[in-house]
Amino acid sequence: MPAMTDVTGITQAEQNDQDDLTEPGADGLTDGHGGEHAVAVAAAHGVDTMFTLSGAHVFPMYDGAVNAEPKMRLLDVRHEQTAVFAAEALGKLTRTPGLAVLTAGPGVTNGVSAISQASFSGSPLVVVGGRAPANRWGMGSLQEFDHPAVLGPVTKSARTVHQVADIAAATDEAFTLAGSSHRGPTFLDIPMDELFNRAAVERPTPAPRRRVEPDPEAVAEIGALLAEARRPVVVLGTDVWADGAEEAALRLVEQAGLPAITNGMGRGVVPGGHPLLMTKARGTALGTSDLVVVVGTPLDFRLGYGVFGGKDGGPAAKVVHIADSEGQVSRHADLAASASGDLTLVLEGVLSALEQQLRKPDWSPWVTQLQAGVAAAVERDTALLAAEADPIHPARIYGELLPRLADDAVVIGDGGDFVSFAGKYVEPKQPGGWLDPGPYGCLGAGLGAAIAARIARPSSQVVLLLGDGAAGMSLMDVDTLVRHKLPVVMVVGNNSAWGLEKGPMQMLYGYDVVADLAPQTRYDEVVKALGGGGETVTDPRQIGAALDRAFAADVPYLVNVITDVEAAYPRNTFGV
Ligand SMILES: Cc1ncc(C[n+]2csc(CCOP(=O)(O)OP(=O)(O)O)c2C)c(N)n1
Ligand SMILES: [Mg+2]
Repeated sequence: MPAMTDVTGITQAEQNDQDDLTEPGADGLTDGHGGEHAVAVAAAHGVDTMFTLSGAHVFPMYDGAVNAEPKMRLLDVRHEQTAVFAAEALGKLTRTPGLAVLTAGPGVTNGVSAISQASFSGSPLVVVGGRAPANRWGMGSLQEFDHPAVLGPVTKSARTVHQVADIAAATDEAFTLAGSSHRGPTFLDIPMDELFNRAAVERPTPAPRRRVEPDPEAVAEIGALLAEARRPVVVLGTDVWADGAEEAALRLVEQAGLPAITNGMGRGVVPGGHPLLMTKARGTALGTSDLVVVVGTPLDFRLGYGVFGGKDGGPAAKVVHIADSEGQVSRHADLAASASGDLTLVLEGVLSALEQQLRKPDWSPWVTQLQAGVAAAVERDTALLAAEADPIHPARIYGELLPRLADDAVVIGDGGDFVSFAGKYVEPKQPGGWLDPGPYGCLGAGLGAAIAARIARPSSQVVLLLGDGAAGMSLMDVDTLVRHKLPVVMVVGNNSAWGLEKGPMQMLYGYDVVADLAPQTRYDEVVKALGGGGETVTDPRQIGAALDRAFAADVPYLVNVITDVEAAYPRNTFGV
């Protein structure tokens, strides 16, 4: 490739001569081109897969993956947003930062929504971008774009690595930062000439994880507040899982007898069906509690901005916020107490502070009341889950899916109302098996998340729940699932509409526009055309058998369920 040789100044013969120098020399330095250094450091941080879509600016990253020992898997997708969504989801599932490599300019900008989602969700993610060559900067070479200026606001750090000799250290920093509390995406771009260049450098070894000790007084205060409370509730969110505190959280709940609600990746920390899991009685729990302790999730619109209690004119609840890092503790909520640090240490500390209190709280009447609320909700749900309605009520899909889900299933939601129903009905039995878009709410994450889930959990069921609108944003990446032999089960709740927008627009204006999709589109045929399998279901009694065929298939399989557009999710907030 003559143009490439022009840019880098390295001939192929020179590269070949140097390619066997991959071990550190006596001086501790390892020779390699920029891509080899970046890949070696990523691998040292636990990365075994690079998500990407081809572009010459990042060829050395591929060469680094191919020549690595062992090779790094190259997972090439059909749209850069899928690469980033996949890397983000892999980071969430494995709790090791995922890696996406995007070519310069449009490759990077196509990834911006997914990077923003990772930022909002605190997902560990490293994105390496190509960049127009430094030796032509300002002259108008192809895709010459200064990415960090765009990525800065949605990353923990976004920087250009200007010298090949700095790539290893910069990559190491990017991974350490992405993986430390509060987790999130980091970005670096590398000018093409420097990425192709070679240098002998010291490749850093990843630093051990730092556990930040919480302030013992703050922890003791939370224990005292709990001991005084009569109707406490703990809310467990995504960072409980991300910070590895799921066992400490369950211990606190069980040993204290504390009613719990879960959200995001906190789902499953208290397993579905557990007597202290009160998510189904959430309205009563949060509305009549006198102390809500929120752990590992922001006090945002999903939690009424941190205002609890007050139901039926009752008193407001005291609020405690526990976060994985100081910057995450709410600034807007009126807090009775707060603590930050390693969440296992905080939760263990709160439990022992509670145990040291002289007054032992008796929460059993409150627990019994909430359990009755859960039982009533389960009873109410039963009818809808078994609905015989024609057209199909979306809840019936969950009625068929739930008994078929194994405890270790990974369930992914990408859509509007259809996924809200999933949130209501699916209660995971284990943590780390639920992926939703989080507070950024970006449609289109589904296929990337499914790719990641299949890689992270090779022997688990992977179920991707798609609204028909959301499906249109990433379905072409079924091609990626097929090429890489990654069978997953996709279920489309096909109401021929952007349902979550159609209902509210009707409510506000009495009419709706731009909310309808073509009726009964055959998304299953799209998947078949791409090499997978699928079928359309219009009879509620056929859903179960279709799901069985989907789980038995050894290719990606889409069950396209035609649902009732009138069966909107009963919501009382638009998220603002
Ligand atoms: C990238 C993006 N664009 C637009 C929206 C706004 N939005 C939120 S939900 C929704 C409708 C989703 O429709 P569908 O996936 O078919 O699910 P349904 O609500 O019909 O079940 C839209 C358009 C969004 N959240 N993300
Ligand atoms: Mg829809």
